[in-house]
Amino acid sequence: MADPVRTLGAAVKLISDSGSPSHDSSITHVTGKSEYVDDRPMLKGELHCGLVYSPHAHARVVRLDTAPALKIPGVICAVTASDVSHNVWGSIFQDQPIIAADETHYVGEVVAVVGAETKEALAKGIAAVIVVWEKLADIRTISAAIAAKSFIGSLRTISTGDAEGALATAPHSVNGTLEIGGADHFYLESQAVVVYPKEDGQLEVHSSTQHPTETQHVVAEACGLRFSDVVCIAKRLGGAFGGKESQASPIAAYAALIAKRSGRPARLVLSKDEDMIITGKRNPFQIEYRCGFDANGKILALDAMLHSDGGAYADLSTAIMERALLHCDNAYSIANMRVRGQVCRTHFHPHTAFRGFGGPKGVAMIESIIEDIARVVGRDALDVRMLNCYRQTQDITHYGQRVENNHLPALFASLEDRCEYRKRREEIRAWNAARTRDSNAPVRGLSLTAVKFGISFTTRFLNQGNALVNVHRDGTVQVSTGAVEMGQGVNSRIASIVAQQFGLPVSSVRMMPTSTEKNANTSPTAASTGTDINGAAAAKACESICSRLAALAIQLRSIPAELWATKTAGLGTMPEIIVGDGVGPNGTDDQRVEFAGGHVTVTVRSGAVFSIGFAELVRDAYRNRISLSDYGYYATPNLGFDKVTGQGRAFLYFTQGVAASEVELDRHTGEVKVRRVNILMDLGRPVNYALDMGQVMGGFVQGMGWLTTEHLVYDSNGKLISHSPSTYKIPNVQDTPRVFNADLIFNESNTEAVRGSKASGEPPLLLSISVWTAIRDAIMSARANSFAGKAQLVPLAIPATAERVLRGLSPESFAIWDAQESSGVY
Ligand code: MTE
Ligand code: QUE
Ligand code: MOS
Repeated sequence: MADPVRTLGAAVKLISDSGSPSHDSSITHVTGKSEYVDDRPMLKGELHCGLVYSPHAHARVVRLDTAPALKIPGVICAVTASDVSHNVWGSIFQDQPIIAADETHYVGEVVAVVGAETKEALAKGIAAVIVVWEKLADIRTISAAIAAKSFIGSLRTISTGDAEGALATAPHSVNGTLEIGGADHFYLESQAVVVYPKEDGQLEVHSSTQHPTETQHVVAEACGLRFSDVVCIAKRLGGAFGGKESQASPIAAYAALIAKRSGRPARLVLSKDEDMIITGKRNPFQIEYRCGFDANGKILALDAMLHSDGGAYADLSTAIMERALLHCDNAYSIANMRVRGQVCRTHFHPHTAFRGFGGPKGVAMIESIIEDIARVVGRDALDVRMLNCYRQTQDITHYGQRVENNHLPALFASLEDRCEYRKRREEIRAWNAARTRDSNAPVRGLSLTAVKFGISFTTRFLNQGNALVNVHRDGTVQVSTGAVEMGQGVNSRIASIVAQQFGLPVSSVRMMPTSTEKNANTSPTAASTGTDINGAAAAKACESICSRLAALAIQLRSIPAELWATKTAGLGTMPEIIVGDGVGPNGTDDQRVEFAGGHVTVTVRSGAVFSIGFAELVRDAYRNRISLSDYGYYATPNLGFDKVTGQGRAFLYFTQGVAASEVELDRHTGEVKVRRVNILMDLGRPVNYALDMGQVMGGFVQGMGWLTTEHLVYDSNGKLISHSPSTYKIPNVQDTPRVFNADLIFNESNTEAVRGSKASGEPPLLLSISVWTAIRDAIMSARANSFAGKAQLVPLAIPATAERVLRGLSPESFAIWDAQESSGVY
């Protein structure tokens, strides 16, 4: 009998790039003309702002005196907590002061902001501020927080079936602890803002923020203004990755407070070091799990307790934990499951959103468990994965959502063939076996993992967006939405969607800077939903305009051209056209209207055709007093996740993919080389193939950094000491996979998101987990001999730094070195 999964794999067709339009800023980026916040010219009288922050993890502010700073020539003003109108903010829980008053809870917590005319004066002013600190006891590990019951939010549980009962009866089980470190966003543009005071107390804020609406609100509240007195503009960001979703807002408030106090424009741009020290990272996690399975490796039960380090304030950590809990199943159907999550409060910078949110932590856990199971039952991990994979037809997740339109089985089967998984597995086995006695030989590993990433904010009210579309009389279009362009290409995608609606070339569509003046009450550009939400809203605005233009085109068809409004110069000889109801963007049943090739074409049922240039039609529409602008609103339908029960439809759909990674480890240094990566994803019908490929490969490599080399090191005061590229190792071009192939499958069946596309922003990052599982595979293979054939599971923390890899490979050497170090004898 034909293996149904294999047949699925063979049936998979790939998409090829049919000439994607380039990123709308590609030319200005490479010519250096793209304007970022700090590229705005300094205005007359503009002040530079700087921050005075705590050097201690937890401290009392015994004395704070800014007066000496104000004596320095060029220093204009300083603000402290008492100058903040409403000194509390927070995206989910309002628990964080904008400027701390008498106690600070992390290194980098701001106690004063100074404004000065020059950077030199500013540096002197900051140094002159007197702060007397009294150090207090601090909590700097998850374990210490658990012991002290120092928590943020409450314990969350999501469960299905009877995990406890099934664990008790399962023939086999594994348990373990997984330590997962944080990661810095390492955007190239640090947090930045310029604030211009406008007449009558209004403020215009140019911020590098993913969430202009929240920035507008936080600035207004900090300054004691009404929301309508603040406009926040975010033209483009030099990378964000989640790091500017919540944390750009207090930064903007600092400059706004100085602008308000001084009446002058104020600019705050953090240095890389300051930015890394002050701002929060990906939440570190500590996960304890027990998993029961049968002799084939079929998972019978999973029980996991996830603790995360939230840092000093709530920020987005509880929503991040929720997403982690919702991704502990990943691609696998687990009948009995209980996952619990608790955010811990520690004395670190408040941790925050980072590409994938909580997803990567849940997925890392289950993918590593699968590798454990494979070792225990003596099967290949890919077989265990395919055995447990959600079936193509409609399995249900632990939170009660049906996995519809599921391509995972086909993706697994297809990538298995495409990357020659079986053949290479055998080659790697032979390679390692031939070198067991050669302590100089590198060790190799291979792993193929999956991603099933839920698309939608799990907080329902965030799933809405709006867009403003203005058609101008030369037939060009300006589009404004709540989406923030941070490099991912959301603007180019929306431009493509709008261009297609009007049948215009993309070059006719301009994306305008994101501004709360045009698009209010927007959600952050996050959760990979930027295009889905804002693109859909823009498409709806276009549809309204197209309906009116279609109605006009139908009317013009039956009016002699010399009587069209554009031909009579408004002299009054043309009939008054009243555009009626019943005409959609595609015309009527009798008269089909098509917007294509820069023309609007009416095809009558009889076969007669009438065509008019888009710009000409638009000009006539204006003369006929037909509105050429519209506003579209979109709310994601069919969401029904109940946070209290942990059950329901959390996501509109899933973005799915698989990746196979092959690594080679140096036995002497622990250095990891990624020899080959094959990715296969389902991105529906991409709006822009090239941009999606950029997201796939970029996200994968960014994830590799988190999983391998990016190690955050804090000193005994809780201060980050790896705060620059020289001490914090992000991937460089040499670290990218030597062979790096990514393909997208052809899938016309996604009907949920705009134009049949699927979100690509975050999901590919989770595929890099295959690099980590491949490293672990290599380590366990290298040590298989020392276990005399018995399956021994070697834990491997994230990031799997060279040192950790070396520890994994030769724990004996490390035992000696560690003993020497602790005894002081070298
Ligand atoms: N790509 C680039 N170049 N720069 C970024 O900052 N952020 C990522 C992802 N890709 C990011 C990026 C994150 S965290 C998210 S949520 C999505 O883009 C947001 O954009 P989208 O919803 O338009 O995909
Ligand atoms: C994914 C996300 C976010 C999320 C949930 C996700 C996110 C975000 C929030 C959120 C939740 C509650 C709030 C709020 C924001 O939830 O980015 O202001 O009150 O900001 O599944 O990316
Ligand atoms: Mo992305 S972490 O949702 O900003």
